[in-house]
Amino acid sequence: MSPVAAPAPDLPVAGLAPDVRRELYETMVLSRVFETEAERQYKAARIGGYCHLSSGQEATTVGVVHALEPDDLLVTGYRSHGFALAKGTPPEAVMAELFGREDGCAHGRGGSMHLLDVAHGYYGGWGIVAGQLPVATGLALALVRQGKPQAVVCELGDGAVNMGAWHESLNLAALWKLPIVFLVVNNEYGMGTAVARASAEPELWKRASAYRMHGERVDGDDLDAVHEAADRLLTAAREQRMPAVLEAVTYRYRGHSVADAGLAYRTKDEIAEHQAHDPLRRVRQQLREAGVGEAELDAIDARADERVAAAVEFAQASAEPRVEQLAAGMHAAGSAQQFARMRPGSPFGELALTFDAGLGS
Ligand SMILES: Cc1ncc(C[n+]2csc(CCOP(=O)(O)OP(=O)(O)O)c2C)c(N)n1
Ligand SMILES: [Mg+2]
Repeated sequence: MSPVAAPAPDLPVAGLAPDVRRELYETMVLSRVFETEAERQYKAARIGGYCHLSSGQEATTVGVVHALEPDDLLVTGYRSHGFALAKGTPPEAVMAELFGREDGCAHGRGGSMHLLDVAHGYYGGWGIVAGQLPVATGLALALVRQGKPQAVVCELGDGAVNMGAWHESLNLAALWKLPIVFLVVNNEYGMGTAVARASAEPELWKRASAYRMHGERVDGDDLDAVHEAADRLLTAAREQRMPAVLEAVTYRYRGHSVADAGLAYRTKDEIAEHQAHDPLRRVRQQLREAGVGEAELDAIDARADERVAAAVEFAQASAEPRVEQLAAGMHAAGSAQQFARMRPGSPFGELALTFDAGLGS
Protein backbone atom coordinates (compact mmCIF):
# COMPACT_ATOMS: atom_id res chain seq x y z
CA MET A 1 0.00 0.00 0.00
CA SER A 2 1.08 3.55 -0.48
CA PRO A 3 3.15 5.23 2.17
CA VAL A 4 2.25 8.24 4.24
CA ALA A 5 4.63 11.03 5.13
CA ALA A 6 7.86 9.11 4.49
CA PRO A 7 8.82 7.59 1.13
CA ALA A 8 8.51 3.83 0.70
CA PRO A 9 11.90 2.17 0.75
CA ASP A 10 12.18 0.54 -2.67
CA LEU A 11 15.29 -1.54 -2.24
CA PRO A 12 15.18 -4.71 -4.36
CA VAL A 13 14.07 -7.87 -2.57
CA ALA A 14 14.50 -11.39 -3.91
CA GLY A 15 11.41 -13.65 -3.99
CA LEU A 16 11.25 -16.91 -2.05
CA ALA A 17 13.25 -19.73 -3.63
CA PRO A 18 11.34 -23.06 -3.90
CA ASP A 19 13.40 -24.82 -1.23
CA VAL A 20 12.98 -21.83 1.08
CA ARG A 21 9.19 -21.92 0.60
CA ARG A 22 9.22 -25.59 1.58
CA GLU A 23 11.29 -24.79 4.68
CA LEU A 24 8.90 -21.99 5.66
CA TYR A 25 5.92 -24.30 5.12
CA GLU A 26 7.56 -26.73 7.55
CA THR A 27 7.86 -23.99 10.16
CA MET A 28 4.25 -22.91 9.61
CA VAL A 29 3.03 -26.49 10.03
CA LEU A 30 5.23 -26.96 13.09
CA SER A 31 3.71 -23.84 14.66
CA ARG A 32 0.12 -24.99 13.94
CA VAL A 33 0.69 -28.53 15.22
CA PHE A 34 2.60 -27.23 18.25
CA GLU A 35 -0.23 -24.91 19.26
CA THR A 36 -2.96 -27.49 18.64
CA GLU A 37 -1.08 -29.80 20.99
CA ALA A 38 -0.46 -26.98 23.49
CA GLU A 39 -4.21 -26.44 23.75
CA ARG A 40 -4.71 -30.17 24.36
CA GLN A 41 -2.01 -30.18 27.05
CA TYR A 42 -3.51 -27.07 28.64
CA LYS A 43 -6.91 -28.71 28.85
CA ALA A 44 -5.23 -31.76 30.41
CA ALA A 45 -3.92 -29.33 33.08
CA ARG A 46 -0.26 -29.92 32.22
CA ILE A 47 0.15 -26.24 31.27
CA GLY A 48 -0.81 -23.51 33.73
CA GLY A 49 -1.26 -19.76 33.54
CA TYR A 50 -2.30 -18.17 30.28
CA CYS A 51 -1.86 -19.61 26.81
CA HIS A 52 -2.57 -17.64 23.62
CA LEU A 53 -2.57 -19.40 20.27
CA SER A 54 -1.73 -17.87 16.91
CA SER A 55 -3.34 -20.49 14.65
CA GLY A 56 -4.26 -18.70 11.41
CA GLN A 57 -1.49 -16.11 11.79
CA GLU A 58 1.42 -18.32 10.68
CA ALA A 59 2.16 -16.54 7.37
CA THR A 60 2.76 -13.30 9.25
CA THR A 61 4.90 -14.88 11.95
CA VAL A 62 7.04 -17.00 9.66
CA GLY A 63 7.27 -14.46 6.82
CA VAL A 64 8.56 -11.71 9.11
CA VAL A 65 11.00 -13.89 11.03
CA HIS A 66 12.45 -15.18 7.76
CA ALA A 67 13.25 -11.56 6.82
CA LEU A 68 15.40 -11.18 9.95
CA GLU A 69 19.15 -11.67 9.73
CA PRO A 70 20.37 -14.18 12.33
CA ASP A 71 21.70 -11.42 14.58
CA ASP A 72 18.69 -9.09 14.26
CA LEU A 73 16.58 -8.84 17.39
CA LEU A 74 12.96 -9.80 17.93
CA VAL A 75 10.59 -8.62 20.64
CA THR A 76 6.92 -9.66 20.77
CA GLY A 77 3.78 -9.67 22.84
CA TYR A 78 2.42 -12.82 24.46
CA ARG A 79 1.02 -14.60 21.37
CA SER A 80 4.49 -15.81 20.71
CA HIS A 81 4.97 -19.59 20.37
CA GLY A 82 5.30 -19.35 16.59
CA PHE A 83 7.78 -16.48 16.81
CA ALA A 84 10.10 -18.45 19.12
CA LEU A 85 9.88 -21.57 16.93
CA ALA A 86 10.53 -19.56 13.76
CA LYS A 87 13.49 -17.73 15.33
CA GLY A 88 15.10 -21.08 16.08
CA THR A 89 14.16 -22.02 19.63
CA PRO A 90 13.73 -25.82 19.64
CA PRO A 91 10.14 -27.03 20.17
CA GLU A 92 11.37 -28.97 23.20
CA ALA A 93 12.50 -25.76 24.92
CA VAL A 94 9.24 -23.95 24.08
CA MET A 95 7.03 -26.82 25.25
CA ALA A 96 9.09 -27.25 28.45
CA GLU A 97 8.58 -23.52 29.10
CA LEU A 98 4.83 -23.92 28.72
CA PHE A 99 5.04 -26.80 31.20
CA GLY A 100 6.97 -24.52 33.59
CA ARG A 101 10.03 -26.79 33.58
CA GLU A 102 13.72 -26.16 34.16
CA ASP A 103 14.65 -26.97 30.53
CA GLY A 104 12.23 -24.37 29.18
CA CYS A 105 13.69 -21.48 27.18
CA ALA A 106 13.13 -19.21 30.23
CA HIS A 107 13.94 -22.04 32.68
CA GLY A 108 10.27 -22.39 33.53
CA ARG A 109 10.11 -18.86 35.03
CA GLY A 110 8.13 -17.30 32.19
CA GLY A 111 5.54 -19.69 30.80
CA SER A 112 3.65 -19.18 27.55
CA MET A 113 3.55 -15.37 27.68
CA HIS A 114 7.20 -14.85 28.56
CA LEU A 115 9.25 -16.99 26.23
CA LEU A 116 12.85 -15.83 26.03
CA ASP A 117 15.84 -16.95 23.99
CA VAL A 118 18.54 -14.29 23.92
CA ALA A 119 21.01 -16.65 22.21
CA HIS A 120 18.68 -16.67 19.19
CA GLY A 121 18.06 -12.89 19.42
CA TYR A 122 14.59 -13.32 20.90
CA TYR A 123 14.07 -10.84 23.73
CA GLY A 124 10.57 -12.06 24.72
CA GLY A 125 7.52 -12.65 25.08
CA TRP A 126 5.84 -9.76 27.07
CA GLY A 127 2.48 -10.09 28.84
CA ILE A 128 1.64 -6.44 29.42
CA VAL A 129 -0.06 -5.02 26.34
CA ALA A 130 2.42 -2.55 24.73
CA GLY A 131 4.97 -3.29 27.47
CA GLN A 132 7.32 -4.65 24.80
CA LEU A 133 7.43 -1.38 22.82
CA PRO A 134 9.74 0.66 25.06
CA VAL A 135 11.98 -2.40 25.52
CA ALA A 136 12.29 -2.90 21.76
CA THR A 137 12.84 0.82 21.17
CA GLY A 138 15.56 0.77 23.83
CA LEU A 139 17.21 -2.22 22.14
CA ALA A 140 17.21 -0.32 18.83
CA LEU A 141 18.80 2.68 20.56
CA ALA A 142 21.42 0.39 22.11
CA LEU A 143 22.29 -0.99 18.66
CA VAL A 144 22.83 2.56 17.36
CA ARG A 145 24.88 3.59 20.39
CA GLN A 146 27.06 0.50 20.02
CA GLY A 147 27.54 1.13 16.30
CA LYS A 148 25.99 -2.22 15.39
CA PRO A 149 24.32 -2.80 12.01
CA GLN A 150 21.36 -4.92 13.12
CA ALA A 151 17.68 -4.05 13.28
CA VAL A 152 14.83 -4.87 15.66
CA VAL A 153 11.35 -6.19 14.92
CA CYS A 154 8.81 -5.31 17.58
CA GLU A 155 5.56 -7.25 17.25
CA LEU A 156 2.38 -5.93 18.82
CA GLY A 157 -1.36 -6.51 18.48
CA ASP A 158 -4.02 -4.16 17.15
CA GLY A 159 -5.02 -3.57 20.77
CA ALA A 160 -1.61 -2.13 21.63
CA VAL A 161 -1.81 0.85 19.27
CA ASN A 162 -4.09 2.71 21.68
CA MET A 163 -1.62 2.57 24.54
CA GLY A 164 0.64 5.43 25.56
CA ALA A 165 3.78 3.35 25.10
CA TRP A 166 2.99 3.08 21.37
CA HIS A 167 3.08 6.85 20.94
CA GLU A 168 6.17 7.29 23.09
CA SER A 169 8.04 4.55 21.26
CA LEU A 170 7.11 5.69 17.75
CA ASN A 171 8.00 9.26 18.59
CA LEU A 172 11.49 8.36 19.81
CA ALA A 173 12.08 5.84 17.02
CA ALA A 174 11.31 8.51 14.40
CA LEU A 175 13.09 11.33 16.20
CA TRP A 176 16.28 9.34 16.76
CA LYS A 177 16.07 7.38 13.50
CA LEU A 178 16.20 4.01 15.17
CA PRO A 179 16.54 0.74 13.20
CA ILE A 180 13.20 -0.78 14.16
CA VAL A 181 10.13 -2.16 12.41
CA PHE A 182 6.93 -2.11 14.43
CA LEU A 183 4.95 -5.12 13.24
CA VAL A 184 1.27 -4.57 14.03
CA VAL A 185 -0.46 -7.93 13.86
CA ASN A 186 -4.02 -6.90 13.14
CA ASN A 187 -6.04 -10.06 13.79
CA GLU A 188 -9.25 -8.01 13.88
CA TYR A 189 -9.79 -8.27 17.65
CA GLY A 190 -8.24 -7.22 20.94
CA MET A 191 -9.78 -9.89 23.18
CA GLY A 192 -13.44 -9.50 22.10
CA THR A 193 -13.24 -5.91 20.81
CA ALA A 194 -13.18 -5.39 17.05
CA VAL A 195 -10.56 -2.95 15.77
CA ALA A 196 -13.13 -0.46 14.46
CA ARG A 197 -14.72 -0.29 17.93
CA ALA A 198 -11.44 0.57 19.60
CA SER A 199 -9.45 2.64 17.13
CA ALA A 200 -10.49 6.04 15.76
CA GLU A 201 -8.17 5.32 12.80
CA PRO A 202 -8.79 1.64 12.03
CA GLU A 203 -6.26 1.64 9.20
CA LEU A 204 -3.52 1.15 11.72
CA TRP A 205 -0.60 1.62 9.32
CA LYS A 206 -1.66 5.25 8.91
CA ARG A 207 -0.82 5.92 12.54
CA ALA A 208 2.83 6.05 11.49
CA SER A 209 2.22 9.33 9.66
CA ALA A 210 1.72 11.17 12.96
CA TYR A 211 5.45 10.65 13.49
CA ARG A 212 6.45 11.19 9.84
CA MET A 213 7.31 7.53 9.77
CA HIS A 214 6.76 5.17 6.87
CA GLY A 215 3.74 2.90 7.27
CA GLU A 216 2.21 0.21 5.11
CA ARG A 217 -0.36 -2.56 5.24
CA VAL A 218 0.07 -6.06 3.93
CA ASP A 219 -2.14 -9.16 3.60
CA GLY A 220 -0.86 -11.06 6.62
CA ASP A 221 -2.04 -14.39 5.21
CA ASP A 222 0.13 -14.03 2.12
CA LEU A 223 3.56 -15.41 2.97
CA ASP A 224 5.27 -13.82 -0.03
CA ALA A 225 3.74 -10.38 0.55
CA VAL A 226 4.63 -10.43 4.24
CA HIS A 227 8.18 -11.53 3.59
CA GLU A 228 8.69 -9.00 0.79
CA ALA A 229 7.48 -6.09 2.93
CA ALA A 230 9.36 -7.15 6.06
CA ASP A 231 12.57 -7.73 4.10
CA ARG A 232 12.35 -4.33 2.41
CA LEU A 233 11.57 -2.45 5.62
CA LEU A 234 14.23 -4.28 7.62
CA THR A 235 16.84 -3.52 4.96
CA ALA A 236 15.90 0.17 5.16
CA ALA A 237 16.07 0.00 8.96
CA ARG A 238 19.56 -1.52 8.89
CA GLU A 239 21.02 0.49 6.01
CA GLN A 240 19.28 3.86 6.43
CA ARG A 241 18.20 3.71 10.09
CA MET A 242 14.68 4.18 8.83
CA PRO A 243 12.01 3.00 11.28
CA ALA A 244 8.64 1.84 9.96
CA VAL A 245 5.23 0.44 10.84
CA LEU A 246 4.15 -2.73 9.04
CA GLU A 247 0.52 -3.69 9.60
CA ALA A 248 -0.22 -7.33 8.76
CA VAL A 249 -3.93 -8.08 8.48
CA THR A 250 -4.69 -11.61 9.55
CA TYR A 251 -7.09 -13.57 11.77
CA ARG A 252 -6.84 -15.84 14.77
CA TYR A 253 -8.85 -19.02 14.49
CA ARG A 254 -8.95 -19.86 18.19
CA GLY A 255 -10.23 -17.73 21.06
CA HIS A 256 -8.22 -14.92 22.63
CA SER A 257 -6.66 -17.47 24.97
CA VAL A 258 -7.41 -21.15 25.40
CA ALA A 259 -9.88 -20.14 28.12
CA ASP A 260 -11.98 -18.25 25.53
CA ALA A 261 -14.18 -20.20 23.13
CA GLY A 262 -13.98 -17.19 20.82
CA LEU A 263 -17.64 -17.25 19.86
CA ALA A 264 -19.27 -14.57 22.02
CA TYR A 265 -18.13 -11.69 19.79
CA ARG A 266 -17.98 -13.33 16.35
CA THR A 267 -19.89 -15.95 14.43
CA LYS A 268 -18.88 -19.43 13.33
CA ASP A 269 -19.47 -18.28 9.75
CA GLU A 270 -16.95 -15.48 10.16
CA ILE A 271 -14.33 -17.94 11.38
CA ALA A 272 -15.11 -20.40 8.59
CA GLU A 273 -14.80 -17.63 6.00
CA HIS A 274 -11.26 -16.94 7.16
CA GLN A 275 -10.39 -20.61 7.42
CA ALA A 276 -11.30 -21.00 3.76
CA HIS A 277 -8.16 -18.93 3.05
CA ASP A 278 -5.94 -20.76 5.52
CA PRO A 279 -2.35 -19.59 4.89
CA LEU A 280 -1.04 -23.13 5.37
CA ARG A 281 -3.26 -24.43 2.63
CA ARG A 282 -2.21 -21.55 0.37
CA VAL A 283 1.48 -22.36 0.74
CA ARG A 284 0.81 -26.09 0.38
CA GLN A 285 -0.94 -25.37 -2.91
CA GLN A 286 1.96 -23.20 -4.09
CA LEU A 287 4.35 -26.06 -3.34
CA ARG A 288 2.15 -28.49 -5.27
CA GLU A 289 2.17 -26.12 -8.22
CA ALA A 290 5.96 -25.95 -7.97
CA GLY A 291 6.09 -29.74 -8.35
CA VAL A 292 6.36 -30.93 -4.75
CA GLY A 293 4.52 -34.25 -4.51
CA GLU A 294 1.68 -35.07 -2.12
CA ALA A 295 3.76 -37.74 -0.40
CA GLU A 296 6.50 -35.22 0.36
CA LEU A 297 3.98 -32.71 1.70
CA ASP A 298 2.42 -35.38 3.90
CA ALA A 299 5.89 -36.31 5.15
CA ILE A 300 6.45 -32.69 6.20
CA ASP A 301 3.19 -32.76 8.17
CA ALA A 302 4.08 -36.12 9.75
CA ARG A 303 7.50 -34.82 10.76
CA ALA A 304 5.85 -31.86 12.55
CA ASP A 305 3.63 -34.32 14.46
CA GLU A 306 6.72 -36.30 15.49
CA ARG A 307 8.65 -33.23 16.57
CA VAL A 308 5.76 -31.98 18.69
CA ALA A 309 5.22 -35.41 20.27
CA ALA A 310 8.94 -35.48 21.12
CA ALA A 311 8.65 -31.97 22.59
CA VAL A 312 5.82 -33.07 24.89
CA GLU A 313 7.81 -36.10 26.01
CA PHE A 314 10.83 -33.89 26.67
CA ALA A 315 8.77 -31.35 28.62
CA GLN A 316 7.19 -34.03 30.77
CA ALA A 317 10.57 -35.51 31.61
CA SER A 318 12.12 -32.14 32.46
CA ALA A 319 12.53 -31.24 36.14
CA GLU A 320 10.43 -28.65 37.94
CA PRO A 321 12.48 -25.56 38.91
CA ARG A 322 13.69 -25.80 42.51
CA VAL A 323 11.83 -23.46 44.86
CA GLU A 324 15.03 -21.92 46.22
CA GLN A 325 16.04 -21.07 42.66
CA LEU A 326 12.80 -19.35 41.65
CA ALA A 327 14.19 -15.80 41.86
CA ALA A 328 17.40 -16.70 39.97
CA GLY A 329 17.87 -14.53 36.89
CA MET A 330 15.05 -12.16 37.84
CA HIS A 331 17.16 -9.11 38.67
CA ALA A 332 20.41 -7.66 37.37
CA ALA A 333 23.46 -7.77 39.63
CA GLY A 334 23.27 -5.09 42.31
CA SER A 335 19.52 -4.63 42.10
CA ALA A 336 18.93 -6.56 45.34
CA GLN A 337 20.75 -3.80 47.26
CA GLN A 338 18.75 -1.16 45.39
CA PHE A 339 15.46 -2.85 46.19
CA ALA A 340 16.48 -3.16 49.83
CA ARG A 341 16.74 0.66 49.96
CA MET A 342 13.40 1.24 48.22
CA ARG A 343 10.59 3.02 49.99
CA PRO A 344 7.28 4.12 48.45
CA GLY A 345 7.86 7.28 46.43
CA SER A 346 11.62 7.14 46.83
CA PRO A 347 13.01 4.30 44.76
CA PHE A 348 16.61 5.28 45.38
CA GLY A 349 16.27 5.81 49.13
CA GLU A 350 16.07 9.62 48.74
CA LEU A 351 13.26 10.05 51.26
CA ALA A 352 15.23 12.33 53.59
CA LEU A 353 16.62 14.46 50.78
CA THR A 354 13.23 15.01 49.12
CA PHE A 355 11.48 15.93 52.31
CA ASP A 356 14.28 18.14 53.57
CA ALA A 357 13.87 20.29 50.47
CA GLY A 358 10.89 22.19 51.82
CA LEU A 359 8.28 19.76 53.07
CA GLY A 360 9.81 18.91 56.41
CA SER A 361 10.42 15.36 57.58
C1 LIG B 1 -1.76 -3.05 30.01
C2 LIG B 1 -2.67 -4.22 29.83
N1 LIG B 1 -4.00 -4.02 29.81
C3 LIG B 1 -4.84 -5.07 29.65
C4 LIG B 1 -4.34 -6.33 29.52
C5 LIG B 1 -5.30 -7.49 29.30
N2 LIG B 1 -5.22 -7.92 27.92
C6 LIG B 1 -4.49 -8.99 27.58
S1 LIG B 1 -4.51 -9.24 25.95
C7 LIG B 1 -5.50 -7.92 25.65
C8 LIG B 1 -5.93 -7.60 24.24
C9 LIG B 1 -4.82 -7.26 23.33
O1 LIG B 1 -5.22 -7.42 22.00
P1 LIG B 1 -4.24 -7.24 20.79
O2 LIG B 1 -3.25 -6.19 21.09
O3 LIG B 1 -5.06 -7.06 19.58
O4 LIG B 1 -3.42 -8.62 20.72
P2 LIG B 1 -3.95 -10.07 20.35
O5 LIG B 1 -4.39 -10.69 21.64
O6 LIG B 1 -5.04 -9.93 19.37
O7 LIG B 1 -2.76 -10.78 19.80
C10 LIG B 1 -5.81 -7.30 26.83
C11 LIG B 1 -6.68 -6.13 26.93
C12 LIG B 1 -2.94 -6.51 29.55
N3 LIG B 1 -2.36 -7.69 29.42
N4 LIG B 1 -2.14 -5.43 29.69
MG1 LIG C 1 -5.62 -8.39 18.11
